[in-house]
Amino acid sequence: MQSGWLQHFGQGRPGRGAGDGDEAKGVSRREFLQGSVAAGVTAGLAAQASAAPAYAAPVEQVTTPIGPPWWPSRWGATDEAGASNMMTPENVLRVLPLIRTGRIFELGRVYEAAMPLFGARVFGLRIPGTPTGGPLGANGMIYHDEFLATEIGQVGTQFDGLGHIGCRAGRDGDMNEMRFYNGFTETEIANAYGLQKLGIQNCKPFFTRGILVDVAGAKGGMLDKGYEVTLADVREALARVGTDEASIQPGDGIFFNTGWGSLWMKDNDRFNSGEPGIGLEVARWVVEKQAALVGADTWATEVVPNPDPNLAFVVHQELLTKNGIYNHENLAFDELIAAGVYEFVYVFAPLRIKGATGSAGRPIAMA
Ligand code: UVW
Repeated sequence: MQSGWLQHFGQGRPGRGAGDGDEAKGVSRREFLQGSVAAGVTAGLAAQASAAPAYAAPVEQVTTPIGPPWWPSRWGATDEAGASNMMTPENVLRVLPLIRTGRIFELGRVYEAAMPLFGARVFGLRIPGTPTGGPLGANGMIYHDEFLATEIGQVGTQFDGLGHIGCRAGRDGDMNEMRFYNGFTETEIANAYGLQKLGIQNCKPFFTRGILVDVAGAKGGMLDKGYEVTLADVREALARVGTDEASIQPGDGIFFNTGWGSLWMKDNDRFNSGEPGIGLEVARWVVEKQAALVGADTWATEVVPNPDPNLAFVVHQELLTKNGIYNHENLAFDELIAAGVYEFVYVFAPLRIKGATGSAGRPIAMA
């Protein structure tokens, strides 16, 4: 459970400890945002109103809490695939020579009920019947199925899709001004049976160069929660293992090791209580480098709590919402680090679950 920082944003976990009391106080995330992050937009709208043109400004001209409108995307106004568009045949051929030994490294965690979960998310696996069915035929065939109740794209090792994170860019509750990647609105996206736009099925399979930025290695151990990884830290970590920053190409994946993953299933409460990670400085560098995705050994990749107490998951917005850059969370880099591998081919094909916000799965590194 994410106790301290989550309470700050009114996203407690009713009845499960972390958020007890929040509901009673009537503090919701929406109200928090109304009161702080969105203040700039409200002020902007008010200023616009007082300038009093005789017509309503199109929403595209209004700034948002995260800057000017970010749409249409560089891949066109109808694009739903974002940076996975960089997964071209040319990109595959570019990165193929990185596979020199044929070694395969696991980057993902095992999915199990005891893993740390964000907020009120659940992971419940049941085998209906023991066995589920049979016997069939004279050969006595019996079988097992499983029934899984979970937020399938947002638990354990999770690949955030472009429909996962957006920004309330206008008045509270106005679904036409809740904006996602490429400017898609909540009105266009929302549906109880799956996202109508930006579902994870639109994401193309990844086969690209991965660069591991071992910040924990460079700093001599696990970073603490609330520690923002700076660009100077990134450069120090790259230099330590001989990776030339100038070698980073459009389409690469950039992965951050903070050491926080060592708490996985050892101290879930601490793991969930916050985390070290990148902030806007490094996120903007990632955008500048035109990376296709980022990833980390933490549940958000970004620093939590953000050193600016008014900001919540702003790196998610900078990357996913504004730039279509994917984010792979709760990865494990132990095998790579043990083998001294900091450059590899990252391979991951998100599950094509129509309308899902992200994907579980088994990412691998090849070297
Ligand atoms: C949220 O869902 C807020 O974060 P994450 O993508 O880290 O699970």
